Amino acid sequence: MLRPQSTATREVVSLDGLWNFEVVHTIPPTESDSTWTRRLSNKTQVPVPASYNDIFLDYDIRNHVGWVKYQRQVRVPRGWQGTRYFVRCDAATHHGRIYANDKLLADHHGGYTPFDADITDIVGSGQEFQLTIAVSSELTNETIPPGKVTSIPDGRKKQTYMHDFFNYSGLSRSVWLYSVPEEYISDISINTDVDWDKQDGIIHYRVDLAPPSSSREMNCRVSIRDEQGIEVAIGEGFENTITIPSAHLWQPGAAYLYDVAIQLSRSSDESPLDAYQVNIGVRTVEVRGSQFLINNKPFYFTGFGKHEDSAIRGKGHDPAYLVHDFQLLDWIGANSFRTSHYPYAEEVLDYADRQGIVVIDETAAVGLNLGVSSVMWSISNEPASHEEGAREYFEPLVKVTRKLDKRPVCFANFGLATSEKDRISDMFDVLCLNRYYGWYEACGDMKLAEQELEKDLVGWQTKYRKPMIMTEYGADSIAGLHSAMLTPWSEEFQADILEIYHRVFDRVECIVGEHVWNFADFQTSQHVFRVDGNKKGVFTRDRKPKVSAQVLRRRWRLEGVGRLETVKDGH
Ligand code: GCB
Repeated sequence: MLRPQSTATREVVSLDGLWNFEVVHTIPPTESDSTWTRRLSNKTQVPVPASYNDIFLDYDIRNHVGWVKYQRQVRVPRGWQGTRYFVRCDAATHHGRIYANDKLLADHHGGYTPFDADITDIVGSGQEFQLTIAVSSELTNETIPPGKVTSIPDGRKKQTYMHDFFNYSGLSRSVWLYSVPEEYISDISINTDVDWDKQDGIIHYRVDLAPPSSSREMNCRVSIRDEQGIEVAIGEGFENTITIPSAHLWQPGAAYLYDVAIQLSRSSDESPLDAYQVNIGVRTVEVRGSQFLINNKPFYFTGFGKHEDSAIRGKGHDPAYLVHDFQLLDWIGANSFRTSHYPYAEEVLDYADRQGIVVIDETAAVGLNLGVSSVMWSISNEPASHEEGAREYFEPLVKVTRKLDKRPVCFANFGLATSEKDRISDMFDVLCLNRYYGWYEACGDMKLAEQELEKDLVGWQTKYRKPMIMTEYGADSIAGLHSAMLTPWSEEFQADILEIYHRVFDRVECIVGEHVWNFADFQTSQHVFRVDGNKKGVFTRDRKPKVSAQVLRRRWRLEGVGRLETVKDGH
């Protein structure tokens, strides 16, 4: 699904801002029951994009289990006659429904992927309509992520879940109204390769149309321009391969993006029908033996597991946090991050593409975006890969992922599924390990932690000889709590733990990356073991560095671990 774009043939209107809001306490019997779309008062309003939970001070709204409604009036621009137009929701966490006036037009499961509704036949151009988006926060054993809803004696519902980040809900990403021509480009797939002898970039592309049969009377022209705006290559047809002579490669830390303009025209008179534009980087990704190669050179990941999380807006996308977080990644010398534990807003991937930051995209929703910065798909975090049935569950998922895209595939393994007990790692390209020696295990016994960690890693290395990334390691620390005596929760304790891991990484040959858990402190469900959230951040929730940030900055930025020129054979 392509993002809305303003081009010569398409228009976009942002629907972000304040929307009327209501918490639904009694669920209407059917999805199309007119009480779903009853006009809401404008006394209670919420911002879009933002999770609604922390906007109010009310416990019952913050912890509401079930549906809420967002509503506003929208006018379709007058000039959109003769086009098709849609309402697009970038994310509704976790189940969303779009209603135009009283018609239910879209029903989408999955809280971190976009969906849209064609409203062309419901509202005429120039007309106003009432847009209602209903969003449910419920997690059950049929949702991803899973959860459980129980009822307590006073009739309220309680949501429990297995992950520790707060179950923020609502419209956490933008909502759009956009138009496309009657016959339009509905999808674009692009793969890049490099002819290493000639240093040429090879672009394989495919353009899909809607309605699907319309391609016969149309031409498709693809033009590639470099960063100076100079056309460097062109392609004809809906599927083809284009060569960019002596291509400028997209490199970690040194992004370079080509502009790909796709133009549809009518075969008879060459009149323009549709236009869409994407930016692409030319680069290769490959796993060879125990190395992870980007552009044929060994790459060593340095960075973090992150979250979309900040005060008040919850998981609401915020461009100020986006840019500031990337500033901090640069300051600390990180070259990559994992979109733990869900696909992030597409704006984040676009920005990573422009900044040369490498991404491990933790999602099963392949095809969501064209991001070049994503070098690998992580299809799960900490599944019970040591239990019976794990292989049967994951085998088809790995197959589907490989069918959809050629990038390497991994999952994040947890401590209980040891190298002896795990049943699925042979199917993956890279071994990603989450470990908490010195914190959840052997807490404070730094010597034992170091020994256990090394034994664990060497076990995986001996068995598989595949590239290994430590996708989570770290410890909680309360900013401002200091101690020279190895006191858990102090800033120094967290910094010491990181140093143990780094010593071990430098001794284990197959380790090709280190992602600290977590970039910043983040909110969790209310819990006696979590003091106002998870404090494993190297930065506080408002992005102030803790002592551990200096450890990482020294290693990554000053000693240069992970910098391209320092990663030769091993690191
Ligand atoms: C993990 C999870 C992560 C948690 C972390 C922790 O293994 O993958 O979501 O936040 O542990 O801090 O316990």
